Amino acid sequence: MPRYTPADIEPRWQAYWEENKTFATPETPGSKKRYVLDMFPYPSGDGLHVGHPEGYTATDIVARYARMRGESVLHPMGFDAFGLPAEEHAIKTGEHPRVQTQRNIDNFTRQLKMLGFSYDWDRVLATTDERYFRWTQFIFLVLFDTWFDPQQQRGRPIAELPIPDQIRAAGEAAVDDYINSRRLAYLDDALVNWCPNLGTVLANEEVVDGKSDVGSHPVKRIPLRQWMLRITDYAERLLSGLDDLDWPTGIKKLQSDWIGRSTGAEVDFFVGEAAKFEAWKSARGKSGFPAKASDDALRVYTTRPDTLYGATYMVVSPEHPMLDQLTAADQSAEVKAYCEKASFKSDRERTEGDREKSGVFTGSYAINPVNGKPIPIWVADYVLAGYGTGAIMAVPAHDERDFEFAVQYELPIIPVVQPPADAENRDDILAGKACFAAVGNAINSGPMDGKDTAEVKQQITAQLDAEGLGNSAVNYKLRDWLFSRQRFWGEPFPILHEIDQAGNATGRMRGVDPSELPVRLPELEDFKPHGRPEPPLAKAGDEWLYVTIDGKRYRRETNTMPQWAGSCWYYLRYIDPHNDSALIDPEKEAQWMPVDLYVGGAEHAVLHLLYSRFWHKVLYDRGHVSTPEPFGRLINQGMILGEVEFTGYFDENDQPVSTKDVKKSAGGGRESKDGRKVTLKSIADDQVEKQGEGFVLKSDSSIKVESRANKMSKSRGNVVNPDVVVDEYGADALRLYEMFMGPLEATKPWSMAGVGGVRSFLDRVWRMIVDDQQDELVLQSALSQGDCDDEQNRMLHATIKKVTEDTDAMSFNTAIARMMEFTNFFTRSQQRPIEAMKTFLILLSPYAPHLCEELWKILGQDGSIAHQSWPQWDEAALVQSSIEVPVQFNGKVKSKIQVSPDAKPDEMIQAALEDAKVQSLLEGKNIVKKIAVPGRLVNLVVK
Ligand code: ANZ
Repeated sequence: MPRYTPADIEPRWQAYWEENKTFATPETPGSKKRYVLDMFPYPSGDGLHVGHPEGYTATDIVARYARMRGESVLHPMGFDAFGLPAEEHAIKTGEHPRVQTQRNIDNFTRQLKMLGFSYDWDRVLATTDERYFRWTQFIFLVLFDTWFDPQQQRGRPIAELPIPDQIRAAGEAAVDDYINSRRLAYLDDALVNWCPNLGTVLANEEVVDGKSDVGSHPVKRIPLRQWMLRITDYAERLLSGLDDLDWPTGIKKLQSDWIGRSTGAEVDFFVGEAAKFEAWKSARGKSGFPAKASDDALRVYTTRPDTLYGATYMVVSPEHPMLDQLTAADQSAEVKAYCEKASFKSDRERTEGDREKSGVFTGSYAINPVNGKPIPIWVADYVLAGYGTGAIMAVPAHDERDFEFAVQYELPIIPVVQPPADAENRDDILAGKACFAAVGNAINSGPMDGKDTAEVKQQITAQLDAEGLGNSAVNYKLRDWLFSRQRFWGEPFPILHEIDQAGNATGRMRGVDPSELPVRLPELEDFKPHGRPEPPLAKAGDEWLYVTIDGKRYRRETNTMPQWAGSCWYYLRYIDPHNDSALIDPEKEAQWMPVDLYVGGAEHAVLHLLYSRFWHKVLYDRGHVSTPEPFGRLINQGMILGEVEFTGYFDENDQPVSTKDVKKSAGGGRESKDGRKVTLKSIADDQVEKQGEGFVLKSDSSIKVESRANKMSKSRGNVVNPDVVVDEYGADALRLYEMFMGPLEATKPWSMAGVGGVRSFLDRVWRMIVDDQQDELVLQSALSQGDCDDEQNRMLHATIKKVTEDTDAMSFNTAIARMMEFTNFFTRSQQRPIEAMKTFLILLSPYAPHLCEELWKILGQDGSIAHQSWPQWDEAALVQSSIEVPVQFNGKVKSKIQVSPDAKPDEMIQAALEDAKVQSLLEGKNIVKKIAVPGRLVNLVVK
């Protein structure tokens, strides 16, 4: 027993905490609350990864520390449990996804408890719980019931939507359509990945390079009626809201780039007969610029209206609604074939800079509004349907993409912005042989010549506005959120589609009454896709699928929500997890929100954080929450890489080959300079030794090897399983190691030897208090009831100060380093005051809670150490009253004296001269010079 045995100690304390509800959240928070949140995990079949406990330990330390500081802490955990893998497993085995999901949740729960995290387990939730997703569905109904008022810049109840008179006059169906077109949740045709061979719609992550991940079949993008969420209405608020958040600047930048605000103009280009252009233009002068583009004009969005005189052709996206109208009969076959091909490409493939441009002439022309010149209209996939207006004016002289395209198809290139005199390829630019994307003075632009870009932009936009041909416009890269999935294992939509006697959809729909929620998933016999581009829920039985209300028949929506849905609001539910009458009690919400600290991986920088901010803002507008933003402070933990691996070159006979002797072979691959084929192999680290800055083979030190740390992945076989680490070293060692590896935000390689090192520290802490040479549990004889001496007191208080400040700053590695120093110091002391030991255990307890609980008890203390108050340091104790400095004669140390640490040179020399040893040595000698370096030494030059 006297040895430190985590396998015995840790489960015992975990059971104690659970039984005593040590970490229960206070029902009402006191004067200071702290909501400490982890990004909840997806419970995969692989169990926890060592990357998970990194963030979880960090928040656990903060939560335990805050409790000891007297704060009210909410520190919950849950599971993001819908998702593809469980569904794929169900398709393969026929086992319900619920069964596999529950198994994985159980395993995750076991592992999280094994690590001693101080979660309030009474609040645990899974997004797949009916009592949870009932409220996810409720929030969807809130989105369905909300429209965004652009004047007030906020979401309002759909009942308050003003209906224009002409719509009202057109009848009930028109009003209905109008309302549906304004909801934050609306139906639209969106492109899905349809794989005819597999007979199923695929999620983006199931498509790799345009082929299905399984079986590598072609994937076609086809339009399907889908739910969209109007996140774009909130673009401005999502952008400006970032200002007040204590988030890493990198993440804020990613979010603002994703929102992608740009300013420019919308411009209409006449597409009728050239002879009718003037008449059209003057009519526009009277009517003004219409809110929606008319059939006789092609509307573009441009950030450079100043380059209008240089627009030499136009491009519409393959999906542009006017494409049919614009395509001349003799071009029709070619245009069709082109669009069909484009439908197989993702937006990313279409816009990647290094891809060759392609396109087809439609056969029609548009008139450039500033000079009346006709320019050809092309269709090309580098223009995307979903951005701006889905059509552009191409200015090849000043836009790289247009330039490349114009060169390829020999379209005219007219420079309209003059490059500066010292521009590198100025002559080429002016000759239309190079592209110039920057700003300058206008040329070839009629009345605008000589003016600078900003001025031309402003004047051309004003002129277009006056003539009814254009308008200034703001655009966002952000797209509306495609919110439906053709999947089984997700939240069903609480929406009913009306059907007529014949069973056909009338186009009208209604939300399920909130009192009828949740809409449960139907029981399915098997989960295999049914071969149509339709969601699997369409396979449900009629009793699930059809509903009659007030004599009207409805068919349920059969899409399900994406995995993002459940993670959009889970942080709210933790505050009031058992509430069956509201998604959250407003009083509790006001007490706990916002989240004070949110820790998770940087991979969620954009989508999860943007989506949940969006939902939060809608809930805020509709009065369900009281704060405009959900997460005050955000921290991203760094990635943990695999162990550093060594690699070197070996020939066919497994003989090592020096890097110097390796070259690229003509047939690809590598070979030695004398022609042997060589391969790069990994080398076990016991075959390697350090030489200088690098590493060499032990067997042949002339051969250098390379070392690198790679991402942990199954295929590399370098994944570290926390179960194995806990088994060998204990949970406290794993926790402490993950915090000691380096700064929380840094990327760091795993090292089992490092875990061993931290474990030795914990062993030392144990031995500082327990005499492990005995058979019985006996305290170290050095422990004393007495007080610390001055030096011990200084060490103790300096440690309290450093650990407090570092824990506050989440600089856990430096706090641990300090506690190691403390332990080294006190294990050397013959007298170890128990009070100092107790204080130290409190400091260490958020980091290594099991060990500290055990030693606390061994020192005879009652209850959990988690309930102790955090110690205060005494500034006075930190001041050192005297320090020892050497006294030298001609540079050789002859004696040592005690002086105050801030003694002046004169005082130091005085003290040296008063020292008995110095006085006796000085006999018969003359002092030539006296030198004192404050805090360091005294040197006497003697003869
Ligand atoms: C003419 C022009 C001239 C443009 C010039 C740029 C430079 P950002 O800044 O990212 O918002 N564009 C507009 N809609 C597009 C679409 N659907 N697909 C692809 N490209 C599109 O980009 C706005 C610019 O991207 C617009 O300004 C337009 O090209 C192009 F010297 O218009 B520009």
